Amino acid sequence: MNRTQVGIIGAGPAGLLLGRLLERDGIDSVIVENRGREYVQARQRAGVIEHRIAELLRQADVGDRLDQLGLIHNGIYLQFDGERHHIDFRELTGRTVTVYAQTEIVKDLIAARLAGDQPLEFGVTDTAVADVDTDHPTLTYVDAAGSSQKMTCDLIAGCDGFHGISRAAVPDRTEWQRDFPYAWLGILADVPPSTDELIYANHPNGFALHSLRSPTVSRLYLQVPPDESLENWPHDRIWDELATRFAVPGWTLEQGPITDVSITPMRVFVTSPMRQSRLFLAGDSAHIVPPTGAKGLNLALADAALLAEAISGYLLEGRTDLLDAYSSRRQRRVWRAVHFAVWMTEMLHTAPDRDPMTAELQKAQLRYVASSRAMATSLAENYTGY
Ligand code: RFL
Ligand code: PHB
Repeated sequence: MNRTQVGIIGAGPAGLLLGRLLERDGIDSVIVENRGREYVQARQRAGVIEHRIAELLRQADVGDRLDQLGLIHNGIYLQFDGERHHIDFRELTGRTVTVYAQTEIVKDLIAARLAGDQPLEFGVTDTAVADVDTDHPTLTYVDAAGSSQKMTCDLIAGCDGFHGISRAAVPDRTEWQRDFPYAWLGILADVPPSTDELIYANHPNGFALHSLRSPTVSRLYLQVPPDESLENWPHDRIWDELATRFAVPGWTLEQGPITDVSITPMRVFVTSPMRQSRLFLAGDSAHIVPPTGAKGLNLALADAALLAEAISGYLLEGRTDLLDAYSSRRQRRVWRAVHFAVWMTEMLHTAPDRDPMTAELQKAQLRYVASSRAMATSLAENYTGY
C-alpha cells in the first residue's frame, strides 16, 4: 500500500497551487487528475488576477511568466446607454489587476510540479475517498495504465471542481444555489483587443464583456439564454451581436478568426462546511460565483493558500487551530465575493423579459457607480480584492 501526507484530488488551480506550497514546506503530496495534461492546459477559463493573488503566485515561485506576459490593468470600463465610463482602480484604491490567463497559471504550476519529484497523475478514473473520519483516510483510483491504486494519507484535499466527487464526502453540509436565467457565450479570437482595458457593457439585447488574453488575442462574451445552443451562433452572428452591444460613436470592434467557442451557465453555489474530519474542500468544489465579478479563480487560489498554511501548521508543528478555522475563515471571504458577483451580474445583465422597471433600476445604479466616488471605490475595492 502507498502512503503520502496529503492526497490532492484535481489538478486545477486550487490543487496545483496547494501541492506547490506544500512541496515548498517539505510536505509530500500526490495529485490525481481525471483529465489528460493537454486538456487541462487548453481549457479556456478565467483571465483576471487580483493584486494580492499575483503576489501569492510570485511567493510560490511561479510568477516569472506572469511578470513577463501578464498585463497590468488600472481599471475597467462600464458601458450603458451607449456611453463608456472608466473606473480607475489605481486612483481609487492604489491597486491594480493583472490580466493573465488561467490556462497559463495552470501551465506554470504543472511545469513547476513536474520539475520536482512529487507525483502528478493525469488520466486517472474511479477516484474515491474513504475513512475520512479516521486517522488514515484513503484515496483510491485507477491510474492511466489501468492499475488500481490505494493511497493512505494524513489529510485529503478535494480540489476537484464543481463536478468532482469530494463534496459528497461531507454528509452534513448545507448548500445554497441560485441559477440565473442566462448564460455566457464566450469566444477566443486571433485579433488584437479593440480596447486597452476590459469593457463591461449593459445593452437592451443583453450583457457583453470585452476581455483579452494578450496583445494579439481577444476574449469576448455575450449574454445568451440559459439553454442556448451553439448551432444558433455562426461566427458572423457572434461578431454582429458583439458590435451592436459594444457600439459607441467613433469606436470599432476589430474582428478576426474565432478559435474557441463555449457556453457557461451562470450560477451561485456555496457549500458549508468545507471540511469533514480529515478531508478539506478548496476552490470550485466548494463554491461557484458568476463570472461577472472575476472572482472564481482568485477564490480558488486563496483557498489553496490558506489550506496550505493550515496543513503545514498541523503536519510540521502539530497545530490544529488553523485547520479548525479554515472553513469559517474562507466562508466569510466567499460570501463577500458571492455578494459582489451577484451585484455586478444583476446590475449588468438584461432580464429575459426585458422588464422596463428592472432596466431603469439598473441604469440608476450604473449612473450612480459612474458618478459617485464612493460607489466607484466600492466596486474597485471588491474587484481588485477586498
Ligand atoms: P477546476 O479548475 O475546475 O479544477 C478541478 C480539477 O479537478 C478535476 N477533477 C477530478 N480529478 C480527479 N478525480 C475526479 N473525480 C475529478 N473531478 C474533477 C477536473 O478535471 C479539474 O482539472 O477547479 P479549481 O481548481 O477550484 O479552480 C476554479 C477555477 O477554475 C474557476 O473558479 C474559474 O475558472 C472561474 N472563472 C473565472 N474566475 C475568475 O476568478 N476570473 C474570471 O475571469 C473567470 N472567468 C471562469 C471564467 C470560469 C469559466 N468557466 C468555463 C467555468 C470564465 C469561464 C468561461
Ligand atoms: C476573462 O477574461 O475570461 C474574464 C474577465 C473578466 C470576467 C470574466 C471573465 O469578469
